[in-house]
Amino acid sequence: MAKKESDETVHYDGPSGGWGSLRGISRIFGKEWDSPAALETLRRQNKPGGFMCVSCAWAKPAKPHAFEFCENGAKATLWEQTSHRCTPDFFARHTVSELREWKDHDLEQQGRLTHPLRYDPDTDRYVETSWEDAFAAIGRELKAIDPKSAIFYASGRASLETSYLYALFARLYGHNNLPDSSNMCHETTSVGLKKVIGSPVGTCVLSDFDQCDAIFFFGQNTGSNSPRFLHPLQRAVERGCKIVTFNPVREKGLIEFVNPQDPAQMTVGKPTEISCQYHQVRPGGDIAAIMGMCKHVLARENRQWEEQRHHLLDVDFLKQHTKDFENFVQSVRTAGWEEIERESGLSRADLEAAADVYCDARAVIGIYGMGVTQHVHGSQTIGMLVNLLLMRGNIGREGAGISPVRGHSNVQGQRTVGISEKPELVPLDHLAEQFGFDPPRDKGMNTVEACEGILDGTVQAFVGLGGNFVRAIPEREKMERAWTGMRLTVQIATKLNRSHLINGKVAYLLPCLGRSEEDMQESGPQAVTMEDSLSCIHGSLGKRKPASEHLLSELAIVAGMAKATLPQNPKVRWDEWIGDYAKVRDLIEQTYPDRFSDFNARVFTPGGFYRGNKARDRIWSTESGKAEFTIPEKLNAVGAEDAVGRYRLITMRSNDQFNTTIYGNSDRMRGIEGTRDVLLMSPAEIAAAGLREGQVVSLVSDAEDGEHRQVDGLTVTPFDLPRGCVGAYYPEMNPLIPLWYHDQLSKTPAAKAVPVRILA
Ligand SMILES: Nc1nc2c(c(=O)[nH]1)N[C@H]1C(S)=C(S)[C@@H](COP(=O)(O)OP(=O)(O)OC[C@H]3O[C@@H](n4cnc5c(=O)[nH]c(N)nc54)[C@H](O)[C@@H]3O)O[C@H]1N2
Ligand SMILES: Nc1nc2c(c(=O)[nH]1)N[C@H]1C(S)=C(S)[C@@H](COP(=O)(O)OP(=O)(O)OC[C@H]3O[C@@H](n4cnc5c(=O)[nH]c(N)nc54)[C@H](O)[C@@H]3O)O[C@H]1N2
Ligand SMILES: [Mo]
Repeated sequence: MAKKESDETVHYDGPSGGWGSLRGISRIFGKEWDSPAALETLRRQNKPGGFMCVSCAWAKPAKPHAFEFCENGAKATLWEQTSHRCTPDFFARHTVSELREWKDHDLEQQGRLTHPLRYDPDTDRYVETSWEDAFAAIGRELKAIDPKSAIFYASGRASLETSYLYALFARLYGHNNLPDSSNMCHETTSVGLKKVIGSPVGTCVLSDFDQCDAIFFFGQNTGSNSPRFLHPLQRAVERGCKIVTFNPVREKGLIEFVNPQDPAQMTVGKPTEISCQYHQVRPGGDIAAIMGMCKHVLARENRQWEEQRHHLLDVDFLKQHTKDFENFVQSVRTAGWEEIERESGLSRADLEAAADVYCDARAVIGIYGMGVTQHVHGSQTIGMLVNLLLMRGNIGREGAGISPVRGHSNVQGQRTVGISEKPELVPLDHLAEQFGFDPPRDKGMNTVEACEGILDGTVQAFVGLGGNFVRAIPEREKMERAWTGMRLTVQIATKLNRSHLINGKVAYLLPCLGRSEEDMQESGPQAVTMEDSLSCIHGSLGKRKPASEHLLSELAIVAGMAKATLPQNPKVRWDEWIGDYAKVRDLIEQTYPDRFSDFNARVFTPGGFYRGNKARDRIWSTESGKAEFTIPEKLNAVGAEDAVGRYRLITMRSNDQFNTTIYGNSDRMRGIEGTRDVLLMSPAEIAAAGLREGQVVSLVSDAEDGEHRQVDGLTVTPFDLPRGCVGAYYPEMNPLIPLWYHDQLSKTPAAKAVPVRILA
């Protein structure tokens, strides 16, 4: 099954899922994985009354499997439940400067943080402190600065209750600087999809996957990043649904799948073929690919009308619900096949075959992920995908729609309850009345703007509710240097990471409970809630004994900081809210009565409760009140022109990581084992560049902005990729991404076609 290619890399040819995924878990966790306590916790994962996975945001069905988790969900949970502890003792032994030399994996491997810590600049060490002292000091610092110079970042995991209070804290204090990980992820969707259909989130629900006839996949790696989604896909294929994939990389999970929950398939082992067509589009070439498909759809419409006097297009829908269709048709006619083939890297015949699947399907779903959103013109690709779907009325009916697959388990929900730098997305008048204050109305900073502010010295304080900001953002070297210029940095976390080692002058590291752990407060054990990718809200109840008796819940930490910072306000009752999270859900319901009516009664609805989406009902909250056709400015989504020696770098996630959390060095489904320091290139490109397999090279930025950016020590590794592009891992490659290289509309960093050169 595995054939040895070189000393460091092994190619794995098995399907995704199957026995490999079980071995993947036990290899990392060994004995911990087998313990009754771990199994008991996993059994409760993603179940009504249980706790919601800390890994991805994929939907949790109403009728779950006995074990409703995947390889990566299990890894994420077990990683949180490790028996290792990162105590004050550990910090007494290691200075922060020393720890800065450690690898990401080794930092997190130290285990769960156990005590609140203060950075002591004299000894360059973290030292134990008390919660009271930490809150008091943070309050003092925040009171001393202009609120508009503070950033409150959130990394997509914290519950709706915590997120709501975090955003409220920011606004009571006086700013809208609430970037979250979404700014590096699906902000392109929040802005780009909103622009064209009026909804910042997808329109599909789980049952649509039981009714669609075709699914088009653009740049989303289901097998690694949302593996539970493979189950509905497998069912869809088995009932005859066609899946067509566009991805420069032949990702295993989209090729074939063995269901580890299915004993028959596990023993007989015949995998389900997932994609009936797999198109290795050039990075950023999706606009051209979809343009080619649209050309063929129009050609077939003409033919069908001529021959049968019967439309292929949904002309009633187009007339009643859309704007600018005629202009769009004009632009499709003008686009030439030669340019389409060049920009997409795909042949006309292939694109026509893909378009035939589209035309022959009654109901079609469009799926996409970071391969679409992380481009300079990513929002135009989203517009183009919407164009394709609108042509046959594939938005706003059963079995059809657009479905961006979200990342972090509550990233979508955080936006729903007010974590947003865009004040127009938040019911500020409501908040003003509810809490008797005057909320700030000016636009806050998103991730890129926060980075700019840190670079130019206008940002003085950074609070991180989870995440690993310094590691996740572009332009790492410059950002790390500027970071220490801040007055205050506070990180709320479960495990040690690099962001905790680059500190402001005053710095605190505050350890919190994990989601699977019991959260005991005055009124008893507390449940929290999150929203999945398909807009369903789920309750989550942790039962495990906390990793340390000194941990606080994220909600209590946010409230503790807020209390120490803000003046008394009779309508703002932090202690009461810490004591009973149901009261916070009441507040959320008051602020968002439509989405959250009867919130407390519905927390444990099996499968979650759907918060609704107007676009699904064909009510378009766009500027024109219609679904809008858009014409792309160019046929590729890339921000740099092609040039001799310039490659488009795709920054990739392995199967053995969750963002900046690196579990190990096995990218099983891509067959890369033992190291992450690789440069993936097609054998033809390796030869054309005069390189050889196994050679160690550097990558340098080719963004033509005069900045030198470089990453060394990458081993040239043959890999099936289209021409003109190379692949390497995120976050290791982030020093190569210029801060200004981002989606034009949303400022999402363009991590999927970074212009680079190879230095041999
Ligand atoms: N195991 C695991 N699960 C995760 C995560 C993790 O790191 N590990 N991260 C979580 C988070 S926060 C997120 S946002 C999601 C991310 O999940 P995805 O959206 O799947 O993100 P990526 O893996 O970064 O890239 C997706 C795919 O895009 C392809 N691609 C690259 N460029 C292009 C292009 O120009 N066009 C097309 N069509 N495809 C392209 C890549 O080959 C890759 O297969 O996963 C979540 N789940
Ligand atoms: N080049 C490149 N850059 C990228 C991407 C890419 O594809 N390519 N992807 C982007 C995307 S999609 C995203 S979402 C961002 C991710 O950016 P972040 O969300 O900031 O990063 P994570 O790696 O998910 O954060 C991991 C840390 O979260 C903390 N943590 C874990 N669980 C909890 C918890 O329950 N509570 C708290 N408080 N802390 C916890 C741990 O300390 C852990 O070290 O990166 C972005 N950056
Ligand atoms: Mo993400």
